[in-house]
Amino acid sequence: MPAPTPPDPAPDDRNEAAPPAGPGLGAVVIPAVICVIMLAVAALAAWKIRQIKAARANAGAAATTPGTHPDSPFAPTLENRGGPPGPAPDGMVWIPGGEFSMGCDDPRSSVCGGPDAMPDARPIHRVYVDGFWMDRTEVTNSQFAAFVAATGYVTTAERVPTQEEFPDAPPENLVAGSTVFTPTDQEVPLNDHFRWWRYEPGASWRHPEGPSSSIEGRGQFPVVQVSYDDALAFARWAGKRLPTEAEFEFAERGGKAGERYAWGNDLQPGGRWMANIYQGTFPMKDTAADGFAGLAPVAQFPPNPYGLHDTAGNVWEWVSDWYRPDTYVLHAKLGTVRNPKGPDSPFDPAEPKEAKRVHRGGSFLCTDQYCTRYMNGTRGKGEVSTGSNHVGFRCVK
Ligand SMILES: [Ca+2]
Repeated sequence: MPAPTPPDPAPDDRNEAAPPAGPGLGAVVIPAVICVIMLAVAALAAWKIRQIKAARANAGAAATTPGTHPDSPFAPTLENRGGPPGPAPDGMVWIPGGEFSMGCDDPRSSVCGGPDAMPDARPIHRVYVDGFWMDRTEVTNSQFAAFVAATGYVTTAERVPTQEEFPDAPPENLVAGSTVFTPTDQEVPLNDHFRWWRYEPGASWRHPEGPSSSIEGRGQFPVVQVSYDDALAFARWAGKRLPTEAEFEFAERGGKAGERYAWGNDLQPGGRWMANIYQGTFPMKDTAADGFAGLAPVAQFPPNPYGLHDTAGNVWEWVSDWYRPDTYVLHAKLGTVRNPKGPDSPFDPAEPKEAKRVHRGGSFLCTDQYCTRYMNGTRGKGEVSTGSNHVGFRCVK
């Protein structure tokens, strides 16, 4: 979506009334002169507006090449040499690792940058990660079902929460369930997410939008309604682990430096949507211009240069780092940080009692009106026991 532009010049208000009968010379010449002057004014106004639009377009173009702009804080990514250590495990691709610039610019000046400055993703700083294997896609319902069938695992959302876990909750609220996105029936202010999120008894990975929903026919959709512990349990069963935040960002950048999106610097190359995000009026009406209102099956959009699908959009992905807003400030003081695993403990000043891990990649609910955290280098966060129908995960090893 282009940046807001001034309205087109108002049509001039030339007098269209019929001239009086029997005009004299003055009656003809004077309106003609006025007409010429007004046309000139209108032309000047139109020229000025074209100048403003061109300046904005140029500003947008500069902002869409952060990795190559001379003032860019991003330095080139230096991938490790040498190939993978062996044949690829099923469904995984090799991420070579190396040194890269981690974090994101303040996206507000960019086209579709949204309203959030995202200060927790700065300063941009140098990080090194070792090479690793990564799941090509988010973990699917079919894969998670195989894990549950093999282990009898019961997810957090399927268990009845205890008074010990939630001492402030009234007993009647201690029912198994999870959080579900609900479109509003009209436009609403975007300062209160409880307008579009509800706690739904009976919602779980088997019933992502509540008891009346199911995953029947959705085997290739990403599993959702999983807590951090659920993701960790799956990863261990699969002989894998969750990625660190730095690994996720190295992977999503695909060897490129400072590019805004997983696919480059243009939100819609050739007019094509490249990820499952949200178009329309959030949170009232998702127009599905990208082909999907709500969740999409995995791998419906082209992969990034490493062969990874959906590192942007569709579902948020749990990574293993605790969330703190000042992690990058601390890391930037240490020179190139090697294989960072995040802080020792969580802290979110907005909800200091909640223990949160980092989410990465954004979801089908990301929109320039509210959340642009599908952009490379941006960060999300979630309380560890809380699933929702837009949070999933993928594994590494
Ligand atoms: Ca969509």
